[in-house]
Amino acid sequence: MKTRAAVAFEPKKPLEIVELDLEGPKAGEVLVEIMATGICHTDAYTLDGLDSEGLFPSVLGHEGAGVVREVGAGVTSVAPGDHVIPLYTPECRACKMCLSGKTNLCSAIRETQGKGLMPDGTSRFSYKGETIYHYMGCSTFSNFTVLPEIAVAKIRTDAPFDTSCYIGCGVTTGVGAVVNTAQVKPGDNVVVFGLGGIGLNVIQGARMAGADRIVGVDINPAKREWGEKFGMTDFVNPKDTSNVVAHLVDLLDGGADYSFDCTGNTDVMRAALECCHKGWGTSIIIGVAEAGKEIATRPFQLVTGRNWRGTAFGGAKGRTDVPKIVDWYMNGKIAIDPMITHRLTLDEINTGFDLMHSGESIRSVVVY
Ligand code: NAD
Ligand code: AHE
Ligand code: ZN
Repeated sequence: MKTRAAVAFEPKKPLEIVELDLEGPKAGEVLVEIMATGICHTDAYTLDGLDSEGLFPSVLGHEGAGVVREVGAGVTSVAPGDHVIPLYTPECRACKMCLSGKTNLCSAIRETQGKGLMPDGTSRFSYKGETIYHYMGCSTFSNFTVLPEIAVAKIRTDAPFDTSCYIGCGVTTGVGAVVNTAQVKPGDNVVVFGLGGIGLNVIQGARMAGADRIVGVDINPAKREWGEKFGMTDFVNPKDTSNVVAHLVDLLDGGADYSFDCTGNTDVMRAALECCHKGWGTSIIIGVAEAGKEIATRPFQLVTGRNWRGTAFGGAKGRTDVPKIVDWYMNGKIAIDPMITHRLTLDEINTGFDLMHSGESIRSVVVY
């Protein structure tokens, strides 16, 4: 079949809207009509050539929601008409990682996913006979995409596509980092670096968990108002202080119980670790750093009891947890609607990247 898609033909170039050829689902795969997709900073990072796994030409996008239109042989867990959210972290429920009970990082298809291919080692997308690569196993910047059955979460049919797509990455990543990875408890003090599409969800997760002080840190002063909407109690602009770590340690009587990097900047990651409370503070890296970057701190920071951790997709097991997060949204336990600042057509998708880079958007969503 044919599908309209925004294709990343080359790094650092605008996406091009073209009609691609799409092969139907093979055994264990499903064809999904994507109804809406968010634009996450990770898409921009890959498009900018900063991803060591980045492949071109490819169909980016990993934050979608849609409807199953066809299933391949042997598919039992979803059927045509089901509403689904694609999962860049699948859940096979059979691999060592899934069975460990210790991680959400399913290993069943990670190798081919990182090569922009379906589990059988081939792509379903092509353009004028040339292979176009998949991205993060999702490729939601295409109106139709093919996904492994283990990489879709079935969700309730009354959830709007143009908001619940955000649960495919940003919401789950931010809220999940708090409740699954950090396991913030009532009364804990939290610091969040980077108040964008991920950081604001960390803030609302911390509020939901009953955190006491929720300190937001951002170089964009406009983010103060955004943080306050979702539960931030204090705002710090690093440009207004000579030593942001000392300032935070002083503000929180010794430092944060939990801090979160939502910037992808390795210097910020260091500050996030070092603003943690001596003896127990834990810093969680969410941000994705560009290829070649490394983190550093004095080992003494860890010797004296601070902990450095990371999280992908908020530690959520997609097929199990995503439908529950959709329920949280539909029941009003978490907010999504105010964070969707822009709705665009597929033809306007490059504007979504511009709005992200200028700091004007929280989330832009392409509605097909
Ligand atoms: P975004 O562009 O919406 O937000 C980034 C925010 O960080 C902006 O508000 C910006 O002003 C702020 N910022 C930039 N530099 C800063 C600095 N030096 N100090 C303080 N604030 C600074 O991006 P997003 O979509 O929220 O994504 C944030 C990061 O999380 C990205 O690196 C993205 O790739 C990553 N991410 C990781 C996961 C995961 O599973 N680990 C999932 C989604 C996104
Ligand atoms: N490809 C990059 C790593 C990118 C990365 O860490 N991605 C996160 C999700 S970001 C979503 O917006 C992730 O899921 N990581 C775990 C994994 O298995 O990729 C690189 O450095 O090569
Ligand atoms: Zn993302």
